[in-house]
Amino acid sequence: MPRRLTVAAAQLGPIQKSDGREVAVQRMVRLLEWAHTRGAELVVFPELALTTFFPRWYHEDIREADRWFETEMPNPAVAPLFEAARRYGIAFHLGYAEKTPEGRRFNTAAFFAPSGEMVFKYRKIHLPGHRDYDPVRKVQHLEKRYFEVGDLGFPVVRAPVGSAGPVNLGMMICNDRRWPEAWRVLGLQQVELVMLGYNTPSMNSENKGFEAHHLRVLHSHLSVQAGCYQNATFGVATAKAGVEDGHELIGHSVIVNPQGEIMAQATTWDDELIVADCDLDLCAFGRRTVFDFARHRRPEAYTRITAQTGSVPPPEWTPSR
Ligand code: ING
Repeated sequence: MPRRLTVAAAQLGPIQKSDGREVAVQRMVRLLEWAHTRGAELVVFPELALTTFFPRWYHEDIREADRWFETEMPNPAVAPLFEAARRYGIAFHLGYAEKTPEGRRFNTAAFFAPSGEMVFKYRKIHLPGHRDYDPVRKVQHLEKRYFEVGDLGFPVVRAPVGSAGPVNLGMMICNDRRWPEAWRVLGLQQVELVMLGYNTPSMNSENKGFEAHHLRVLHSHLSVQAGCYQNATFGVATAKAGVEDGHELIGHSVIVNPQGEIMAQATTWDDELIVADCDLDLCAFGRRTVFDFARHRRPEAYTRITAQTGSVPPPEWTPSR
C-alpha cells in the first residue's frame, strides 16, 4: 500500500508593522480553504507567520518587543485558524515568536494535528544577524537580540498524517536550512518530511560587499534541494514574501522531493498555495542506496564538525627546493 501524502506550502505575502494578528489569521484561514479544495492534508505556514518580520526593528527596551510574541499557543487571536484546520481535517505547521511563562523568548515553530493538539515544537537554533543596533547596516536583523538559541535540538517524530498513516516529521526554521548539520541531524533520525518557514530579505543588508539579488533565491533553493537529496527526505519551504514597510522579502516557496527536485514553486510574492503529492516510500530508496548512512558514513573522519565552532587556517606548505 503506497504511503501517499498531499502537502502544501501556504506562502504569505507581506504583513505590515501596523497589521494586527487578525490580518494574518484571516489570510491563513483563506489559504486553508484553498488547501482543502486542493486536497492538501498537511499545510506549512511561514516563520513568524502572525506578524511582520519584527527583528528588522530595533527596540532599546526588549519588553517593547513583547507585542510581537505569543505567551500561549493556541490563543484567542489564532482561534479561527485552529477552527478551520479542525473543520477541514488539515494538520499544519505554524511559525511564531514564543515567550515562555518564565520569560524566555524563542523563534518557534509547532506542528498541530487537525484536532488542534500540538504534536511537537521546535525552537530556531541558527539565529542570523546581530544583537545590538548596527549603524553600518541598511536594515537591522536583530534575531540575536530578541531570541535565545533553541533548546529542543532538531527533533523528528513519527505521527499519523492524513491518509498516509505514520510519517517521520521534522522541522527547522529559515537560516537553519543553510547549515547542512541541521539536515543531517534530522536525516540521522530517518526524517521523511522537513517543514520549514522563512523570512528572507531580498538583499544583503550587512552592507559588506555586493551580493547579486538573484543569489538570494538560488541559495535558498540550493540549501533545501541539497538538504532533501542528501538526507533522502521531502521538504516544504514556505516564505513570508513581499514588501513589509518598504523592506522586501523573497518568495519562491518550494516543495522538494528526496531526489532534490523541485515539485512545486510559488511564482508570486503574495498569499499563494502550492501543492504536491508525495510518495513517502521514495525516501526509502535514497536511504537504501546512495545515502545508506550505516553502510557509507565515516563519523571518525568528521570529528572537526562537532569539535570546532569556527574554522582554522590550514598548515602552510612550501617547496623544499
Ligand atoms: N532570514 C535570512 C535567512 O537565513 C539571511 C537571513 C539571509 C542570512 C541571507 C544569510 C543570507 O534566510 C532569517 N530569518 O533567518
